[in-house]
Amino acid sequence: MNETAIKSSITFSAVPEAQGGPFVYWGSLEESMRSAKVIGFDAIEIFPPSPDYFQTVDARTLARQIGLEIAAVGTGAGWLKHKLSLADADPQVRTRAMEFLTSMLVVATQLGAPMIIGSMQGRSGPGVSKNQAKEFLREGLERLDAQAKAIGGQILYEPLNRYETDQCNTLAQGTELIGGLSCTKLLADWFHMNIEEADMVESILKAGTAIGHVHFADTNRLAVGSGHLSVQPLIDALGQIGYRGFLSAEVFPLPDSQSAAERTIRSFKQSVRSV
Ligand code: LER
Ligand code: MN
Repeated sequence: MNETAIKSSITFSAVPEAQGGPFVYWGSLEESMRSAKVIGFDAIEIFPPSPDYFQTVDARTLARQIGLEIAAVGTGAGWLKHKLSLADADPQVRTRAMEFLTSMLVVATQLGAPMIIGSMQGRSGPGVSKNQAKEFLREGLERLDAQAKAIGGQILYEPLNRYETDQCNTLAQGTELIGGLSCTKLLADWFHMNIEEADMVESILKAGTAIGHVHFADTNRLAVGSGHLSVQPLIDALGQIGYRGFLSAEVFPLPDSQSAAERTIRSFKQSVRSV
């Protein structure tokens, strides 16, 4: 594998409550990894129900034996399954959200992967103003960033579209939020960016080295190549900023997992030149 190139990754979910969500593989992690490897992916991104999941499956050994990297570990189940968010009005819920994320950071770091904070960033709501929600989020990120620093971990903060959060919707807002943190980078999800960014290329160029991971999805959240996204300018922009991370397909398994994976790798190979 060329360590200096942009690498391909595909998502796997072990969270039944996320059924219908934008994850390509479901079910057995081992079978999913084997399929991803045969199709030609460099890595897999894992969406576990909780940190304990990694006591039930030896993801590290499987990844090593099969020859895949683990691109990232998602934490959306903290919200989806356990209704935990960093911006909850209830301090006890915020504390449990921090405990969930701290444990996930430890296991992700053991797997050599960054931990994603997307849905768990929360949003404003009854008893929490927009400003207060942002303050709670920044406070949580600062503490997690310090923990990441202490254990050699990495955090990816993901701006989401307006229907999922009112914290940060754009890369520019995300860049401001994570300012001064040393182990936290941005996750640029092309599905969300297509909704929120005035100009996706400009946003990538402005965010620059703050970008640590990409969710590789077309406008309709299908495999890249299935919608109307102009892919090449985005890849070229990533080349210009010297991006060397993953393009990880967080898309619906449509028409089925295998087809979505194959379509993704075709688009990846067509658009990613040696940048
Ligand atoms: C998570 O990566 C994400 O993009 C959210 O939309 C939750 O699905
Ligand atoms: Mn995403």
